[in-house]
Amino acid sequence: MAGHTGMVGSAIVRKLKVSGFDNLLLKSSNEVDLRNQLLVNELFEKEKPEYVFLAAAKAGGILANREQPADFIYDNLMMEANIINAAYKSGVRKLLFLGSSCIYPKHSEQPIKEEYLLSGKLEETNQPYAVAKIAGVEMCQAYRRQYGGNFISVMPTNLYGPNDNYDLQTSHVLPALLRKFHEAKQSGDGKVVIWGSGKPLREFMHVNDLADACLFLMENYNEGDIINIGTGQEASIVELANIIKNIVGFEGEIEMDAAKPDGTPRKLLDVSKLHGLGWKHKIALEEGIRQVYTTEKLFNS
Ligand code: GFB
Repeated sequence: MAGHTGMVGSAIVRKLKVSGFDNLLLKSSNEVDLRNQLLVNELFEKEKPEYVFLAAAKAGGILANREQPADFIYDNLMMEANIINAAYKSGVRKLLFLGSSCIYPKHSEQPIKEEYLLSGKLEETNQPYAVAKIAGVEMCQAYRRQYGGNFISVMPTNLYGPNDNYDLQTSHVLPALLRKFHEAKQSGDGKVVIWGSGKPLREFMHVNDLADACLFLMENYNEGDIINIGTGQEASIVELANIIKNIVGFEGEIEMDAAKPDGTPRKLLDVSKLHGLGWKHKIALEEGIRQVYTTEKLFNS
């Protein structure tokens, strides 16, 4: 498991443990810097993992992507290149690489089918991150073609859940709004400011569903073609803000900050391929947000 301390990696670890897997290889970035090729090669040669979930990534919301483009492309490229190559060299039986729905064109036809990859220009705010993730997909496919490695790539939609990032500068919209509404309610503020026009549409999935899908695909999917993981349902940012406002119980106003970027106007994955294999998400958006709000330490101390 690469990336077990992050939101995605920790959810996959929880899922593997409840499914009875107990021989997990978990190394934090303090122990092994996955951007370092020598260290990654040594780790794979010594430990000889059989199955790899590549969830290690530098990820963040729209502003973090815009403000740290070098870190987003460098960290992600290095980690992917090192791990995929080491997995091949050390004889890993199967590797699952986690991409992102932002690899698809900014103005893609909707809902987004897997074959729309590389059919148009990317969204500028996260292009370095998207290019790194596309490189990861290409690597998995190239190593499959040239060396026969069973490397698969999955494209998750926007995620939320336990272990999310709540830093208002670098987080994604859902955790940011939970925090903003919670703090406004606590301090008695009359308004909450949300970024952009509020019109963009996004699809949100609880990370426990994502982890469930990853294990399902690790066990049941062996193709080189990428596969989307999402709910197939979308909400505008204003709709999301209102859902969160109600869950938190905030009674003030919502104000837009038009100086902040909207990002891609719409990003809804076509999940018919995944549904066709027999997997469907279980956690509805409101239920999932309520679960996070009632269990996250930040809101309950
Ligand atoms: O979640 P988010 O940061 O990323 O923003 P993306 C989604 C939308 O929510 C944008 C708006 O239109 C934001 O302007 N928004 C409103 C806010 N209020 C806020 C707020 O307080 N914080 C944040 N963060 N947004 C990311 C990519 O794009 O999605 C990554 O940058 C990655 O590369 C990730 O793919 C899944 O959905 O726009």
